[in-house]
Amino acid sequence: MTTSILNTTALPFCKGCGHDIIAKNIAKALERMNIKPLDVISVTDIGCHGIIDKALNTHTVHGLHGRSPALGTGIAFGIDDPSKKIIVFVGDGGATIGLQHIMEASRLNVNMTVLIHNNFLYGMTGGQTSGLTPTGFATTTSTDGNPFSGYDICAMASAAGAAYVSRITGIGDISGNLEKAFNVKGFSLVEIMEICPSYGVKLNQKRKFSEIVESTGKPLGEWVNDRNSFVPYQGKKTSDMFSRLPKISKDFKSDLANPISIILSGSAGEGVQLAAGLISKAAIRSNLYVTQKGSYPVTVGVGFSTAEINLSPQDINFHGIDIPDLAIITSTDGLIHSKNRVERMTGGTLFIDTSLQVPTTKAIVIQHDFRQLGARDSSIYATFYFASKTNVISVDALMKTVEEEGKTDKMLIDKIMERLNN
Ligand SMILES: Cc1ncc(C[n+]2csc(CCOP(=O)(O)OP(=O)(O)O)c2C)c(N)n1
Ligand code: SF4
Repeated sequence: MTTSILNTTALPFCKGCGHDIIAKNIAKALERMNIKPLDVISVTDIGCHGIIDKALNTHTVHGLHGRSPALGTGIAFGIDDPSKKIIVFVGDGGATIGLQHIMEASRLNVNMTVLIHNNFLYGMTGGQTSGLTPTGFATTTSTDGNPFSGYDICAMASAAGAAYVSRITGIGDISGNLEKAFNVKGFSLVEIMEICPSYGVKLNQKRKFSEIVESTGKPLGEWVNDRNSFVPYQGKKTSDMFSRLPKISKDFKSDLANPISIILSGSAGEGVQLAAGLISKAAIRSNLYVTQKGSYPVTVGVGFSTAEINLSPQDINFHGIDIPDLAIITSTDGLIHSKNRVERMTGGTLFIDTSLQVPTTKAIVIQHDFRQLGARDSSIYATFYFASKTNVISVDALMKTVEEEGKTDKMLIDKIMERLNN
């Protein structure tokens, strides 16, 4: 197996590009550290720095612009193996587009190294100003020189908690600087100032690189925080998210021969979603397949609340409901929200509270006072009423669900049953 990090010395960058020096020094540092290519996960993103992928013998992951630090963080969370090196490549454009990802990785002290390829501009798209472009540096979008100063990304990362940060110039042999960063346990970031001959040099012809570096007003150097590296899987461990859900025993039967779509529509705070949950669980209890979806405004405490439920003796391949087979409407909010769909029903059944004006519909209409035990319990009442008038799910299956859930009180159910039996 090859031990070289790069598979070619002819890298894909323009002649004299600072990215070339960085790539070769990354390889030099890793090879000196005896790190095998397949123990390295290189994470790149959009930009000239990212076209290095195909020249690497390491694992490579290529992400959206500015997202390589976020991808690296995700990989670090998942791998949790100190023998693997996660090296994140990002441009100065990407570093500022995805600035928060760098801050988060610093704050958590995620075990990886971010290398900011700071050529002071967006190389790949033609030399535009980035958030790290220094004052006075000419770019294609600020031809007279950038009027603003760039972020001090090293100070920011260090203040956020990065274990190791350094700012260097990408000239000559920088493999020692990179090795130092690769050896850090925790988050390390190296801002490497370099130049893009195709745009940076052309647009700033009379300037020397050293003078441009000085004009940033940002010191070269290193900053250390003595902190423990991020440990994934902190807190309580959950092997799977379903094991904590209570099991539903399938001890009832339903006479339902064909799929049925139901909408239950009422007002926020009137138990619509709770009642829909009871229908769904009673249906599961009755060996039916179920989908359930809730709709309500973002302000969950006011306005309509609608639940859409599909029940079927067979597998359900599509959970959307346009025109329902059965609608249960318990309040004005619910009627306003679902009126259009009820009006388009060409059959089926509409259960509607007696206080409401019945919309024009071809559904069979059953009116009942669902609000007689109070608005808060109207949806639960309507659910029991619907179960008692149809053969979709039994009242017994609903009762069993209520008992096992303990979410709605027994006295209420007794009162509902009393009304339904009279
Ligand atoms: C979110 C997003 N914004 C903009 C672009 C367009 N775009 C592609 S490459 C690029 C510039 C990359 O510059 P930099 O990150 O500094 O890397 P360099 O090319 O200099 O290596 C831009 C703006 C994009 N691909 N995605
Ligand atoms: S355009 Fe600039 S950044 Fe891109 S490869 Fe060429 S020199 Fe490098």
